[in-house]
Amino acid sequence: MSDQVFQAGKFLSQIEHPKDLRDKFSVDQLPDVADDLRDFIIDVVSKKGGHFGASLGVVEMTVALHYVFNTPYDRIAWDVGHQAYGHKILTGRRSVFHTNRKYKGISGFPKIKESEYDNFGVGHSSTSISAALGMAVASRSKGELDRQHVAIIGDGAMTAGLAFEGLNHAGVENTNLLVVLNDNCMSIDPNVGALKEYLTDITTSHTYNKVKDEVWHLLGKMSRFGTEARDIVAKVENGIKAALLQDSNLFESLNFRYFGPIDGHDVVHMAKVMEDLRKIPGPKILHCITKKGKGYAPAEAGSPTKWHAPGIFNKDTGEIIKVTPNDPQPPKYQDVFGHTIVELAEKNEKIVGVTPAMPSGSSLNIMMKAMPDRAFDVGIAEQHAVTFSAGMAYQGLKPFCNIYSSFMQRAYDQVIHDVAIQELSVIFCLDRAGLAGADGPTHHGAYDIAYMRCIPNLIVSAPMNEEELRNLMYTAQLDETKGPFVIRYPRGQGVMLDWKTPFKKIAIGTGRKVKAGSDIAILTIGHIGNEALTAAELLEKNDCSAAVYDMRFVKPLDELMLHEIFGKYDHVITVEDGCIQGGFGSAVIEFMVDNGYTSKVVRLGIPDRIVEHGSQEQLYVECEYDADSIVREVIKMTSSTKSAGIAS
Ligand SMILES: Cc1ncc(C[n+]2csc(CCOP(=O)(O)OP(=O)(O)O)c2C)c(N)n1
Repeated sequence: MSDQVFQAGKFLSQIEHPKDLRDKFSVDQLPDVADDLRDFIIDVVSKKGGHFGASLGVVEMTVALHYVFNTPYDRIAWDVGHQAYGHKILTGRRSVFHTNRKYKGISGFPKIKESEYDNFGVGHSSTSISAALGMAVASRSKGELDRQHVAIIGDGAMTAGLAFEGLNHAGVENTNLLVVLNDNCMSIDPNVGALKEYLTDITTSHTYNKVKDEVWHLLGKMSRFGTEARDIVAKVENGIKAALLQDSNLFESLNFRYFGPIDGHDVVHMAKVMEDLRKIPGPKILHCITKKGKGYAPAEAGSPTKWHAPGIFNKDTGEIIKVTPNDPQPPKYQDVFGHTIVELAEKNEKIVGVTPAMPSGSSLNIMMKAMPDRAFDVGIAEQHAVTFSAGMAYQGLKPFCNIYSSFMQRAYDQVIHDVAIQELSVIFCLDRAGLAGADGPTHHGAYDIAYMRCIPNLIVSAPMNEEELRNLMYTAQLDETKGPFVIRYPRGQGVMLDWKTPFKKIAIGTGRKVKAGSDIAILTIGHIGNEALTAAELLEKNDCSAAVYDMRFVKPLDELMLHEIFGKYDHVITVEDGCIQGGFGSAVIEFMVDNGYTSKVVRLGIPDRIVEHGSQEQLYVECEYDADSIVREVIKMTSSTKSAGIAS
């Protein structure tokens, strides 16, 4: 990690903790603080990478929140958390902010263990309202009636069912809860759905806004005359809102007091409004209009999706610096998915594509562009994505429902209840399966093999390369293939340059021997098999002959192949980019025991602990299933048994 020093500006350099912000600066100085904070984020992220546009969009909101609320006594729950860089910098982590998302550095998301100011760990979206409400109810029950609780949630995250579950409950709990709606019209890709249109409606209704401003003004004046006067004004305000804007009751009908929309980049105004809201008891929502990438011209002018997490860039020119190797590179698995689904859909009119808010991340955007009527971005709504796919499958369509492995955790019941029990032919493509890298534990796709393979009727598979991904996708959409079909693949590139090979059906539940060997068998599932292959090739030079099997299916397992393997080898290693507990290796051991074999088996994979962030390569090494670790394990296994006189 470089020791590069990042210099904070005149105002920011005086702030180690929010108390400094509150003690040293007047409201009128907040714009200067915000400017410094923005510059600091731009400086560090341009050189170190990370999420970008979202944090720039909430600079003013962050400053106002820490200025008005007595953090950390007052509680702040950020939603998703990729926008909390300013919060980290203002809360004691400025000097280590350059280690953000790096191996052993600070996390890219709020995390309880990292700071007392991070009141709730995040990474997945739409948890903030429920979490803040839980804290608020707990405070109330402890008699801490002065403690405030704030949830900051984006318009994208607001589309999830969980957010509405939180709102629905919060509306009947009289707690000190403020929901700040950070509305920038963007998820990672443009936000979608009717709620987005509703929010735009409120924002653009001029009559409503004019009257609302006047009422707000009056409210401010009347509040000086006590709560009764304020209540009267509030009632009048609600009545006006309801009359002027037919739909204005969405939040109010859930018993929230709705305020806004206000300019989320006017830090002084925001601080004043928040100060007012702090004094109003009960659930409140403050609707703030912001812009992703605010204050950095190239990001404001360019695509917010591109500037979501642009990587390293030249902050003076806005040029994104891509280190492109000279040699041609294999494609990313997600792109193989994106191109292949279009290719298949051109031949099979039953195919449709579904993504919950990840068109770019999953590359379903390729299909959305080519076949807009057959590809659906349903918003951040994994549960809905699965059940919606189930409905389409019932009607005879072949949905490819593409969900990141870790986000699929949200929709587990839907997979069982709506798809597996009913034996519906939904094809689940689980992207980012395995260790996901710098996003860390919230995003590692660690558990899907274990949580999918226990469900009856599911086929669970993983390709070792691009060609296998294509062929699994091809096999899954054939009419003769019945029932739900899971295909998991990792973040990043595959291994084949010429990947657009003709489609071939893969017999369900069959593996393949990738390399012959006599001393030991290495059984693998998915892309990580390439590490095993590299290991076997290295071992060959050391006079150790390791066979490598790409099992392709976790369920059903290739039993014929396993009988052959356990009949032949006393030493077996399983390798998977997934949790060891209950995963692929466990499935192999279950087979072994059930069939009376007694080989020595070592399972390599993600250990039974939370693995933090770092590059995928660093994490494979840490978890000891990179090629070198596999070599070491093979040597340990074969040499120890040889010396113990039980040679294979
Ligand atoms: C459950 C879940 N699904 C998908 C994602 C991926 N994701 C991360 S940020 C994001 C967009 C969030 O949009 P919004 O809430 O509006 O926040 P903004 O980026 O605008 O700050 C998405 C879809 C996630 N983090 N969690």
